[in-house]
Amino acid sequence: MSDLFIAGTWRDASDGASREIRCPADGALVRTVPEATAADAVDAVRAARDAFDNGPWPRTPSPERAALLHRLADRLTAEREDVARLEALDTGKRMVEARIDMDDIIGVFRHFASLAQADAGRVVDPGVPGVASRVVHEPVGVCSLITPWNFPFLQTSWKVAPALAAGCTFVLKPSELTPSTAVWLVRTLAEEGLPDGVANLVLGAGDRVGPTLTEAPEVDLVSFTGGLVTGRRIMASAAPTVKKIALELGGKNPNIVFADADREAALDNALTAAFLDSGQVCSAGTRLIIEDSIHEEFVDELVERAGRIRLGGPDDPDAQTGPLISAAHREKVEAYVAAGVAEGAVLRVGGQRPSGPGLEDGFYYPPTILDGCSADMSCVQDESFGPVLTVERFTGEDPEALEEAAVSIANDTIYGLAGAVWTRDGGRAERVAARLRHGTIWINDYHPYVPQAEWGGFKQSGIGRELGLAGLEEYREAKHIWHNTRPAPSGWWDDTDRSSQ
Ligand code: TXE
Repeated sequence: MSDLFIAGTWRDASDGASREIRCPADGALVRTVPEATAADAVDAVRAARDAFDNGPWPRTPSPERAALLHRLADRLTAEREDVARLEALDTGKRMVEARIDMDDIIGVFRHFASLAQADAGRVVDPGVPGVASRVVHEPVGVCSLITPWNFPFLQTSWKVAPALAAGCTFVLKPSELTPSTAVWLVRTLAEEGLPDGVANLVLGAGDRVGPTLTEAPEVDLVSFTGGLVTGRRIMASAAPTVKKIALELGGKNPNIVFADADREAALDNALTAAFLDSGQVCSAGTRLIIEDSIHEEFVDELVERAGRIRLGGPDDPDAQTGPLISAAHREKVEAYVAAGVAEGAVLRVGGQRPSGPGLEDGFYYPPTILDGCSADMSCVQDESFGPVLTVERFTGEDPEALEEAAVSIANDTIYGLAGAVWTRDGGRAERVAARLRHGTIWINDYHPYVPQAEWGGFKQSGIGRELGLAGLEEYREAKHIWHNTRPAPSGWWDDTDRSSQ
């Protein structure tokens, strides 16, 4: 139960408060964890500051930092099944998906291990004789890492791995709903020799511990993944001390299908795009934007297939997707669907809580399709973060007008995280991809990502990038060092007149 980790010590909340973690698939008790106080968060921030200013980690040679990341990846490989189960019980997701998450996480730690040593800075030619000039990278300092509940460990790995690779210290605050894999991660890092105070873990509700993590002057960077409203709040609270911030705030992601697309691949992937993990994916393809001429037939088939998607918990071998994370989240999704219908959307499938054996105690919601949508509807503009697909149509008098129509619908959102275009015309695919204002574009595919490529959003989907090379740069400061090997007076201060008097 002593699951807060501060300055190398496991402890309970300072006021003794705790929280029960229950599996969203059936309500079973998973574990009880401490609910940290603001005072605990202060202690954690101070521990991270002390470890950064006075501890060995920021000055540890990069090969040693890389080796620790590799050891963590080795441990996760060995304990993959157990850690996947922790994740599946906290989130309710299927074990098969949790295992895939573990494989992705192993790849993320190895990616940043390889980058830790890759870039020692660069020499600059200043054009001045006798001067050596170079740019070096240093860790940004103390980081507050705040993560959500949909891919708890994966999103944590996108922050913890580069923070450690860069030589930072941190306070990690996972979602209060899904803390288990964060506890495993911090415990394992300590067992693998990470110095005390480098990794600190604070569990609890955002409004209880969040303000300390985002306001404290000791914190240099806040990296947050979560909702837009919370992201705006965090940005404001980091402003008075001008912290660096990295935000990933979700999306309203277009999936454009032209009439010349590979029909079967586009259909199948439209389902995966929208309904994988019950739509609780920041890059979910929740807006189907389809050429008018194939709309009817395509959507009929989607509706038929979506109605056959099987729901179930972590160990249900027949399940294709799981529950929503909480009762409150299911109510939010229900309200979103009701608003769409009230605005004139046509409910084609889903929209009612499912019944059936095994589903009674979980927060299940079925794949739902709203047809006849347009950009002025809230269901097209707001993120439901549930298994809800809206359908918009486009048409055009000539090929150029057709592409223009698709692009303009797809970009008509305050978000800009991800999107896809389906067509057999390679030129059209490239033209459309170039004009989409989103951080990831798939052509004839949906959802794959690799740790080598940057991930993040245009517009209000966020600030900064995770993964790739930029995902490490977020955790580094660039420093220019100018070394004059022939020191001499600058010549600016001229005392000739006075000395001659
Ligand atoms: O997220 P929050 P919620 C979206 C999705 C969802 C909505 C709300 O649309 O319906 O956000 O979900 C911590 N200071 N996404 O309420 O609040 C919180 O404890 C500091 C998109 O669950 O953003 C948790 O650790 N931290 C998304 C984290 O923020 C605070 C993934 C995320 O919670 C805080 C999840 C505060 N004042 C939801 N308040 C994505 N981008 O993938 C809360 N937190």
